[in-house]
Amino acid sequence: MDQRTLVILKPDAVERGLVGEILGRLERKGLRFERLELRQLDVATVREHYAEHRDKPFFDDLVAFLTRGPVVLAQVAGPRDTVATVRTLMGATDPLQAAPGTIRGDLAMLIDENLIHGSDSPASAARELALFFPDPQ
Ligand code: FUP
Repeated sequence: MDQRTLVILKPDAVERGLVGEILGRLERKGLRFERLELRQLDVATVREHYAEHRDKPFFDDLVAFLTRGPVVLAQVAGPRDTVATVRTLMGATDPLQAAPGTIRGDLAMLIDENLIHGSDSPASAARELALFFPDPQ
């Protein structure tokens, strides 16, 4: 059964011209883009998206970063375990800890500018897809 997840290419990915590189890695793996959109996010949506980090010291900087320029939003689908597959391709949150061969391991240096978000569980994926793509297709 197909599983879906939400991917965000963060403003650093757009600014650095890495959209094609990162989407290409997901596409070459065999994942499909069911929805794909360049969008300027607003502060309220990002605060809701990252609500679990609301009390962390980096929260305000994280919200400022995600809203400083457009992002690419993608609904990504695959035959099974898509959430985990995308997380594996992304690599660890801190790019300096991320394995070579992963998106963050190959292309980033900073934990607060780590190029890509992918939902961390099927439940998160359902919540985040509903937040960013509320309209039926
Ligand atoms: P991830 O699921 O890998 O995106 O990581 P988290 O949900 O733990 O963190 C969300 C985002 O918060 C990260 F992508 C970057 C940011 N962050 C920081 O800026 N500093 C930190 O110490 C931890 C996370």
